[in-house]
Formats: sequence, C-alpha cells, structure tokens
Amino acid sequence: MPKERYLITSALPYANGPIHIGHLAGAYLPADIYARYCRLQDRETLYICGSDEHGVPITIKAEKEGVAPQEIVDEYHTRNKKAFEAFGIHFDNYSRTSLDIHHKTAQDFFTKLYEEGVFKKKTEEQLYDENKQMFLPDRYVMGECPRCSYEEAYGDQCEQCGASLSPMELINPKSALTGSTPVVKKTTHWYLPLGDLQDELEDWILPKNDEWKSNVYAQVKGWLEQKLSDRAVTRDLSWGVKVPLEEAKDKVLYVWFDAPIGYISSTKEWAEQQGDPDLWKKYWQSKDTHLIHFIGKDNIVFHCLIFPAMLMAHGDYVLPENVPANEFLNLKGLKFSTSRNIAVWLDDYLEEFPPDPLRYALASTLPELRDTDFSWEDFQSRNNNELADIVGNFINRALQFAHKYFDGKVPEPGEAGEMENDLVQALKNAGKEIGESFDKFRFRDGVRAFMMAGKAANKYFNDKEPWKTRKDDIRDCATAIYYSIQTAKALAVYMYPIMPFSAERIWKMLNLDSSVEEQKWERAAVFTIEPGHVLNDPEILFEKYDDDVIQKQIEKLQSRIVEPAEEEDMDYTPPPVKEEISFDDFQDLDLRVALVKEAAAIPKADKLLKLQIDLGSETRQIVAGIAKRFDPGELVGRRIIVVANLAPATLMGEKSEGMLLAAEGDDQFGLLTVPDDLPTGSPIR
Ligand code: B3M
Ligand code: ZN
Repeated sequence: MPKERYLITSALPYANGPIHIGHLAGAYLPADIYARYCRLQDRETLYICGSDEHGVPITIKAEKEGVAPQEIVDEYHTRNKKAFEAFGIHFDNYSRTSLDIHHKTAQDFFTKLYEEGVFKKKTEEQLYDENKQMFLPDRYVMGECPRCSYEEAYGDQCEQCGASLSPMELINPKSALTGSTPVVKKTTHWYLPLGDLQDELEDWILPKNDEWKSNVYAQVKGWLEQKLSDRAVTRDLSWGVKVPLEEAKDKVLYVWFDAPIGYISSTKEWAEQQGDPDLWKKYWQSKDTHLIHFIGKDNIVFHCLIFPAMLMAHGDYVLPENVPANEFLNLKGLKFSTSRNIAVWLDDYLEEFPPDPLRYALASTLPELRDTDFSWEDFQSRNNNELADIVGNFINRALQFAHKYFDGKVPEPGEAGEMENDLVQALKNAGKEIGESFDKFRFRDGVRAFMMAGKAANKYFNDKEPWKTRKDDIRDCATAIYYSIQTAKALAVYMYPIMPFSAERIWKMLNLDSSVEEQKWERAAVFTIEPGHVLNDPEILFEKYDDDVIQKQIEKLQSRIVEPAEEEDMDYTPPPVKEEISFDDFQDLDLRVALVKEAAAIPKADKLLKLQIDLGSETRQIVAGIAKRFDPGELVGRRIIVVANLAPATLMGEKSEGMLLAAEGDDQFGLLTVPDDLPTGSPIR
C-alpha cells in the first residue's frame, strides 16, 4: 500500500522581529508535533516553512530603524531560523520569500491567472498620504474597523475580528507613517474576484463542518454569509515581488498574494536540494496529498478563503484539507505586543532553559479553541510536578535500579501478573489515544494522554515496590525492572513529538540503536529490549526550577514592558511642515538661553504672563501666552530659550521684547529648557 502523503505548513513569519512563544503556540509547535507524529506513523511527510520577507510590516520596521528592508530581513531570517532549529521545530525546508525561486514562482502564478482572465482591472480611489507622497495600502493605514469598531484595524485586516478589509472601508483612517488623515487619489490595480468564486468556495468549505475546528469553521462561514468582494492583489509599493506586467512595472504583488505561494516555492527549493527539482509536484499537484496549514487565527481569512480561491482559479494545485488555526496565547491576560515588549522571546528563553519544558508547557495550554494564558508559574508547576516528578522520576528510578542491582542490564523477567497486564494495556491505550488526538489536531488531549501513561508507569513502579522485593522476591523485582525498562522505551516514542530532545536522551540511556525518530508509532509498546541488554548510565531528565529562578523570569518580563507612549503619538496629527527656508534664514534667528527672574499676571489678560528675563548682557520683559499652562511662581528660576532678535511688540499695553520657545501637541505643552549649568545668554545653534 502506498504511503499517505502529508504536506504540512506553518505560517511564514514576517522577518521583522524575533519569534515569541505566542507564535510558537499558534502555528509552529502544533505543526511540529504533528509532523513528527506523522513521520512516526510512517506517512510520507514534508514540513515546509520560511520567512515572509515582503509587505508593509517589513518596510515599516526598516523605516523606523532607518535601514534598507533587505537588512531587516537578513537579520531576522537568520535569527529566527536558528531559534526554530534550537527549539526543535524541524522543518524540511525553511526558505525565504526574497529568493529568486520565490519571485519567479509568484510571478508565474500571477501570469497564469492574468492570462486566464481571472483578474479584474480597476481604477479606483485609494488613500494617499500627501506628506509622504505615497499610497497607503495595508498596514500603512489604520482606523476603525467597519465590522467590529476596533480602533486599530489595519488597511488590509482587522486583527480583532479577523475580517479582511480594504483601506477605503476604514472609518477615520490615519496614515501610520505621519498620523495625518489621508486624501483619496485614483490608482489602477488587479483584483481577485472573490465574489465570482463564492459558490465554488462554499461547495468546498461548507461540507467541512465535522472535520474543521469549530473556531475556524465558524469564522469562515460568517464571512461567506456576508458575501465576498473583490480584493486587490497588487500594490503601489516598491518592496515586494514585481508585478510581471509591462503596464504595472512600478507595482508589486500584495504580500498576501505572494506569501502563501511561498509554501510552494519553499517546496521547490527543497526539491532542488534533494537533487530532484520536480519532486515538489508530487506534493502540490496530486489530489491525494493531505495539505494541512497551521496558522494563528489572524491568518484564517487568507488560508481558508483567499489562498484557496487563488489555488482554485489556478487549477493545478491541491486544496488544503484542513487549516487547524489556533487562537491567541496571552501572557496572563495581557496580549503579546512586540512594540510594548510584552513577550517571552524564544531566543531569550533558550539562553536559560532547555527546549522541552517549554514545548511541554505550551503544548499543555495551546489556545486550540479559545485564547489561553501562559504563566511562568504554570511553566514551573508543569516542569516540576509533571515532567520531573512523574516522567523523569520514573525513568530515573527504573534505570538506577537496573544499575544498582542488575549490573546495568535488563533483567530476565518472571511471569506477568495483573499489574503487568494493566500496564501493557495502559501503554497500548495511550498510544491509541495520543495518536487519535493528534490526528484530530487536539494536541492538548494528546499531551494529557501521554502524561496519563507517565502516571501509570510511575504508579506501576511504586506498587511493585522493587526496593522491598529485591530482598525477598528477586524474580518479581526483576519483572518490575524489565517492565519498567520496556515502558521507558514506549514513553520515549510517545513523548517524541512533544519533547524530541528528552525522547532521544531516554533512547541513549537505554542504549538503543538508531534514534526515536526512526521508530514506528504502533510498535512503541512492543517489548523489544532483550534481557541482558546493557544500559547506559542514567542522567536526570528534567531539572526542577526553584521559585527564585521563576521569579527572575517574572520580574524580567514585567521590567521590560514599554508603556505605550508611541501609540498615543499615533492619534496626534501634526500640522504640515512649513515651506523650506535657507540655512541663512535660519542663521538670522538669534536663539538664547535666558533665566526667568520674575513672572506676573497681566490684569484683564487671562492668557498672558509677563516675564522678566536675564539674557546675561541685559534684562528684558517678554509677554507670553502661557497663563493657562503655568502659575507665575512655577516659572521663576527656569532656564528657557528665547528668540532674542524678534522685533518688539506691545500686547495688552505691555512691551514684549522677545519670544519664548515651547512645544504644543493636542493637549500637551512644554517649555523648551536647557541644563542648569548653561550660562544665561548662551547662543543656541
Ligand atoms: N507573515 C502573517 C503573520 O505572521 C504572515 C503569514 C504568512 S503565511 C503565508 O501573521
Ligand atoms: Zn474588526
């Protein structure tokens, strides 16, 4: 019988920042568990991913840092690839969308759809930032979501309700670059007519009620009910895959058009690495491939509607069989926020801890049907009370015993009794239950079933009391150790998808051939280790973490949170920059440091204060419109900055010889000042 073929993908993370545990819990850990499990089931398995290196998230980051987009993606591609590897996320290929092979694949895809007349070309009004002189697609514009009223929806998607949007739908749009209100301007784009594909999409999706997760199915059904509309797949930007049309050579493909094609180009790159460049076709162009996309919930619309619509319109490709999207993992009620640094970063974690305890803790709390919380306390208790006290303790005691009392060899067992039969049954059931759970994308249930097997093993060891039978029934003692060693092997196979590193360590301690990776799931509980087999020295499998170790992590997390000052800035619309002046014009201004000696109100002028200021060489009076902002007393003794050569004026009968400098936002106001040690009269240049 030919093997079943599985093509597994995880969302291509944007190469604009490091990976945090929210990402892992969404799209990577479940996919890796699934891929490892599929390999043990002897399925033909390919697990594909790569960096998403286009789109506005990349260019915004580059603009913020004042570097080229390529520099950003080079940095994070390398860094994220390494972190995934260290965490045991075992992709068959981790590609990147800036590669030629991807640009060509995406362009060919576009060209095929173009030639088949799939796209609609439309000239429509789009938002435009006059200050920056550019159109504002996607994340360049933010505003209120027309569906759920979330105030920070992006031009292409609302991350709160998941809806895919176009910038013109946003209520109260603001440029993400300048905060200004955009104007509208006409531009031409190519649209994917999702509306025309609605029936085909419904015929494909609606029967999936039983197979797809309820959170995914409900979202998709909701959008279908609202009717799909045309989506532009080209953009007026320069960073991205160039549109392969002469008349659109200044435009690029929408990142959500090219990125999912990245799954295909990553598979192509993999095929080339195998020395068989056509091998990718077997995966993508056979109708019997099980294509499974692992993603976070904010990517549902793209993977369940837009990409399938593209694949349908193209015609040569298999459609996803399932899209087991996860909800969000929060930090004890906080939403992960890269900008506010509310995150547990993967590379930080790996500097201090081994991968498996986090893999286990996350797998136990995956946001499979609703948002869940990660906490360091939960991490600690899962590690200490479950991994160390149950699984680790069992493996250690069994191996220690074999070393101390049976020469480090597997003893010859006596007859199996009820306890042995129960143990074997528990192991077989566990294999079945874990497997069925994984096959249904219920990873938490699978993890729980694994830990139940660990508990059964630990209980067996306790109930057998080999430390007693050693003295009065050595045969029964030998039976206990023989069964325990076989059980350790079974647990290694069952834990491998979740905790591959620890599984392989058990394998080594048991001194078994090859690796767990090479084993077969259904043979996990078959007792294959012969009496007399020599065991290696046991090691502690899971180290316990004390309160102070965990406390340190909690403090680290708290202390790094950045208050959202930047976000407040977003609401402020600065006035346009004035006309250019020459350097000489600037030089004509005489700005000086002055010390406020006296300050007083002016009768009948409730906005004005008069100040006596020391300019070093002279004392002057200036009148300033700051009475609503300051009490006169607060100003005395402050070192301010004044325009010293401004023509004098008379305000409310008071002479004013100069003007002080202040900054004014919406409600905020601040006097410009200088450090105290600057002498009065110092010029400012
Ligand atoms: N880079 C979005 C994200 O990281 C995107 C996924 C692409 S998958 C084709 O949320
Ligand atoms: Zn919304």
